[in-house]
Amino acid sequence: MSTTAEQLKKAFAEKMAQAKSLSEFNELRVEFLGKKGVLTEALKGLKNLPEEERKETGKQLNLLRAEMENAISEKITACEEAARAEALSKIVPVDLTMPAAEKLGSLHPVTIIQREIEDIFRSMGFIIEDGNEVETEYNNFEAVNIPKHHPARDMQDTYYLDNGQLLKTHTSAAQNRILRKYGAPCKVLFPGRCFRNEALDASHENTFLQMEGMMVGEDVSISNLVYFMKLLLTEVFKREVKVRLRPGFFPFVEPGFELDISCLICGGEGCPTCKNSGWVELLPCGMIHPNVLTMGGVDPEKYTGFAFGLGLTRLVMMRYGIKDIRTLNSGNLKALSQFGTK
Ligand code: FA5
Repeated sequence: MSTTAEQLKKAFAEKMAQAKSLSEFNELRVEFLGKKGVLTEALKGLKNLPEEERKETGKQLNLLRAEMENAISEKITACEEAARAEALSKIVPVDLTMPAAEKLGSLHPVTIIQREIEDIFRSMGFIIEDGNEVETEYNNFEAVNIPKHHPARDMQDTYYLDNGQLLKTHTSAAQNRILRKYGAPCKVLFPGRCFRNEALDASHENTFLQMEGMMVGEDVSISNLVYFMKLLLTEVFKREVKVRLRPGFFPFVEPGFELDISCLICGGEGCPTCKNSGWVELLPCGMIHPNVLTMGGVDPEKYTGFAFGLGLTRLVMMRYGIKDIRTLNSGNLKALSQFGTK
């Protein structure tokens, strides 16, 4: 072997024996094989050697370059594997099939009751539907027999969008779409968030939930309506609750009723929740107006139907004895998490 090749081989072997870390091996690669590395320089100097010596030394230096490259690459790969193994050894293994160790969250009280009522109605053959939160003025008002300039619109002031649509004021806004979708006969329950520009107090929020039910068929009567509403209240309260039915006006039902429940916060004595009346308005209802059926594509000569618009948020207040409706939208976990998970 030529003296140059021999010296380089020896120097490289010594430095390799001392190097330990990834960065040291990378430095060695630069020192010997880099653009200005010692071996590269030796290769460049070949041109100054006599012909017969140049050939042999060139061959030896090229072989040496391959050996160095392999030796450094092997060491670098070993360093990288060791680093990866060390990092992996620090990861705490996670068993995704284990039950959560942390405390689970809880369902919002409105969700708990909403699911309970949906289960009751589903078991009686009702379809559960979803309504939109942003609605057309037509669906929210005209399609439920509240034409423009009708005084009933004043009761449901809401938030209008620039495109003329609005945040729905009641779940009845979905009646037309549902009648058109299912036709007659049909039994549908459709809960939803409603919005009103209201003066807020213990029983009025600007954002609250209603749950609407509709049954349309050939012989549907007020008896069916009363039966379903009684059943709903008995199932939710699991005890006898005092109710009163009084005439109520809604342009989309004829006749229309208001079903009030004796205030369960004060036992009917009078409190801020019931505005000292002893009663809470909970379940307005009635027989669907023929105009609404017609607009929904259902023949009012052949079919009749009932509809109710349960104030779901208020029902939850009565069920759990929550005095102020604002608690339910407060995001106060201390108050809201005590109703249990489900
Ligand atoms: C309506 O919204 C009718 N669409 C209900 C209806 C449906 C009648 C089908 C007949 C047939 P009303 O505006 O009364 O009706 O509201 C219904 C219920 O929603 C009320 O009884 C009350 O429990 C609840 N509610 C109304 N406004 C608010 C509010 N600002 N905050 C909380 N709950 C409210």
